[in-house]
Amino acid sequence: MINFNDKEIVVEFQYKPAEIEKKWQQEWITQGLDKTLENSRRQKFYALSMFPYPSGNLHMGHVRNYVITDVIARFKRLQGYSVLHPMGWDAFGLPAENAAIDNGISPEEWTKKNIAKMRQQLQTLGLSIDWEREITTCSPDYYKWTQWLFLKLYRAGLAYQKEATVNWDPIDQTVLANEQVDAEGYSWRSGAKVEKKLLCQWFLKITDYADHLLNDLDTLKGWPESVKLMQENWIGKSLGAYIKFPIKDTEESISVFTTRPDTIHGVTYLVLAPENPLVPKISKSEYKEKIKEFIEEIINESEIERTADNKPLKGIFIGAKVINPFNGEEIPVFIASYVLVDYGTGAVMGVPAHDNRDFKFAKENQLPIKVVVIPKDFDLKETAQSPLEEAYVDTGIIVNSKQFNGMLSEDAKAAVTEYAKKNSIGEAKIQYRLRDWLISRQRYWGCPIPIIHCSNCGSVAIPDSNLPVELPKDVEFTGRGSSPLASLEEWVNVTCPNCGSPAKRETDTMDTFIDSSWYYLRYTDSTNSQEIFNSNKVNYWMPVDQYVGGVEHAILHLLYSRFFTKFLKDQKLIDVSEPFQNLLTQGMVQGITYKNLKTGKYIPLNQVNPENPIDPSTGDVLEVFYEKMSKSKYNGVDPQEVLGKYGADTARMFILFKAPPEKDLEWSSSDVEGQFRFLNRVWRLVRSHIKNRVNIVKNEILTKDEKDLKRFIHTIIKDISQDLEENYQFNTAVAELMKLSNILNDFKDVNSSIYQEGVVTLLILLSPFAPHISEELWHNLGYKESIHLQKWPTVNNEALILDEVTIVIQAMGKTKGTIQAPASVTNDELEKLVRNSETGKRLLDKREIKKIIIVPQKLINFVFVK
Ligand code: ANZ
Ligand code: ZN
Repeated sequence: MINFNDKEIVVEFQYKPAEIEKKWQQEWITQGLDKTLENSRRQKFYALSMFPYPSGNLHMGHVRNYVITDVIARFKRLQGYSVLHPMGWDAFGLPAENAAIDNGISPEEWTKKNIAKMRQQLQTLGLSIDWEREITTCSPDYYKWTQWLFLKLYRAGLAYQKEATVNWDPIDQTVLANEQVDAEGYSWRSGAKVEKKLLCQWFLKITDYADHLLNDLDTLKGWPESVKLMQENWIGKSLGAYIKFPIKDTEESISVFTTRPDTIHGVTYLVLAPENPLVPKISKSEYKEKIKEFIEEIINESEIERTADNKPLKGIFIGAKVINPFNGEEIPVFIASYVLVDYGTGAVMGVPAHDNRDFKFAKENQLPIKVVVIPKDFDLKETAQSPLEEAYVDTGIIVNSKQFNGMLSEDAKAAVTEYAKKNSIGEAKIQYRLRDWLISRQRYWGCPIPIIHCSNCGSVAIPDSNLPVELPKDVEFTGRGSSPLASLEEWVNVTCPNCGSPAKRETDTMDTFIDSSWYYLRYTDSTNSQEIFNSNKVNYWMPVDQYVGGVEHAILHLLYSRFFTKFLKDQKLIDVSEPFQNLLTQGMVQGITYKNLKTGKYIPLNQVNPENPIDPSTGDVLEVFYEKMSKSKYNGVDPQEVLGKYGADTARMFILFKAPPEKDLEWSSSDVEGQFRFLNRVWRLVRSHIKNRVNIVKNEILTKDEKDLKRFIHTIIKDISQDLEENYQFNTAVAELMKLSNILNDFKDVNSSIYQEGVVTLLILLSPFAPHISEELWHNLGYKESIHLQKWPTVNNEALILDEVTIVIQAMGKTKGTIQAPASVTNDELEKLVRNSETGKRLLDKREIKKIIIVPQKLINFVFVK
């Protein structure tokens, strides 16, 4: 219900895809085509928003996301595409389990309630969503296929188990998710200092696809460069070499990974990661106690803490020495926190002269610093003697390096690597930062991993016919002790499907990122109970033509989805190798924020007078700024409130008008009002047209005013089509709509057929943005069929042509006057016209013309002989 001009009108429009399909089927039958969508040759468009986590409340970020895809979907439909615009729920995850612990409500019940609430909220936005395709990742008919996919990966050797650390709460005796550990490393529940514990867990071998994932970024022309760069850095490909350093007095050696083999002669020490298994083997006994203390101190630090640039580099000597195989020098071996155990070989050759961290470490530990690379323009005589003040990290010319002296770094890298290879002390190596994906979660509310552990057979896949492995229902949630699944004896104990002996179910569930790595495929055939999807259907719809969502998913979600798509392509289940052709990362919705800088507290909007923002409890003047809407900052605007007051159309118009979709949007109630007033103007315009039209006159020959109006209408069609086609500039499109409405308002002859064309065009152009009011007015105009089943207007190029143009007359490049000419004027005709005009006569009198320059429809310039 919307309140327009004090009249309450009920505007109802439910999008019914079946209605559209029925209309098309008629067309196909007459064209002799197959009448199922996927077999028709109709052009498709797949518009997708990142599906929400059902927290229970729709926020403005959601609204913006779904309105953007909805406008695109509606626009494409009007253009004649068959459009897929689905919605679903990313419904597994920790909050449901926390609700169970806190309120005793089952995760399933909690989730279902939230979904119902959010679905209802979404429906008030007027989104043209195909609800028949709705999916919910926590429902067994969805997660059956998640498990099926897991087993595909497992059988392809891409799912495996190995030991990995988890966060362990020693008081509650339970595993914690990363989100449950605060920044200082304490448990959210018990407050205990969280420890690291080794557990056998499941991984997906995404690293097998590292190169593929990296190289194919180039094919994603419709993705923001920034997102591609983030993915590239995450994959982190480094070219370098492994080099082996023999350990003194033993047969063994330590292998290091380096991207700078050209600096091999500058190595003055070697560092192992503290967890490197070599440490206990090679350290000398008198150092063991100190090593133990050191490891205890740093073992619980996160990777970020360990590699932070601003901290002193902690490390100790462990008593061992290695030999540099290139020059026979003996060098000491350290352990240090900045060397990570699971990157490269977990060992680094220290080159303090050419690496910042090594430089710092060498200074702190009084280790020698040896220069082996100098800049190309380096003056040896002047500076050679003075001690280095900082590392020289660039490439350059090699010195102090025997046979490699004088080489450029790039050549020396190759030469050193080749030498290493020839002498069996190393080889070229490509290293990725990307690690395998740890998918095990010791939680209840996730997709069960469909594996049985048998003491005879090892890990056994559950046969496809027994899927899904359903989550048991009667579970108690305490947040303490082993995971809820692990404590359910009757669920855990089973017989081995292979040999029949007693066996145990896997009790880990999957990371919820798995659920969202393939949901866009399931939408294409969401109710299929026989297969994950029909190949005809998935191949018709894929790839997603336009994906829209938050930039916070720029790395993991998108990378995992790309990985799954590539895997499924390799399995010949789908034809595409990239899931999302175009990606739009929408900006944040920001609210006005009041903060007391003295107390650091945020003050709720309703406690502040915007004219005079002071803290009601202290009287301090408040800092006022815009920031992403969030509960903790009390700066959110509830979509329900706005919808209740102005209706969905106004909210949609405001969101689209206020900022381009990829930019942040500052919420402003006066701008919301502005859009409301605009829609009211459209309402009045159309209603008065309906009332005042008596007898629509279609002139054979248009009057000048009609011609001008027609040209204007078609210019707007052209501009808005461009705005929507290229880069989705909705904000300028809305501005054009406002212009058109103003021009129509000023037009006097309401019985002109061109005026009528203008009104009809305005409504159709407006319909993707404000679907309710445009539908209502459309029917008021007398049309039976929905406005959303109409065709997007096409530009009449003839109407764009001006009859007359104003041409600037110049002499020697200086403007002397103007002249009116028919738009179709030829150069010769123009010259004649000008010569006969007053200005022309005056200008050309007694001058000798050297050259005439004409810019058609714009300008004529006479150049004279001097
Ligand atoms: C010697 C050297 C000399 C290095 C020099 C750099 C500059 P990226 O580019 O990120 O791959 N490194 C190797 N393994 C490591 C580990 N497990 N933990 C921490 N650092 C490690 O970085 C590769 C460089 O990072 C390697 O090249 C190594 O230091 C270090 F002038 O080797 B370099
Ligand atoms: Zn068995």
